[in-house]
Amino acid sequence: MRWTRGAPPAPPRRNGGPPMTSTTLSVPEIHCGHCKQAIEGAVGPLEGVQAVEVDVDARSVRVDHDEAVTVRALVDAIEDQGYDVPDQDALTN
Ligand SMILES: [Cu+2]
Repeated sequence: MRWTRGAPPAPPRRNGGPPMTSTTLSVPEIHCGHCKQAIEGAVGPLEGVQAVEVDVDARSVRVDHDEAVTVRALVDAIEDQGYDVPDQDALTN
């Protein structure tokens, strides 16, 4: 599901602005719809984030975002909600 709270997401930029990329983070503590809402609510509004989708069954968070958005910023937003992101050492940006 795409992030839909508030204004609809802007269409992907074809020219100008940083290119889009996507990052999938493993968050083992995700276990229910509350977790999904908390994380989507925290990551979705971040500057440069186009869409965020929490997969409760897979315990993962997929984020479509500008390349200007660092994975560190995504991890921080998730950790601020109280969820550990243990695999971040493997991340490359
Ligand atoms: Cu939960």
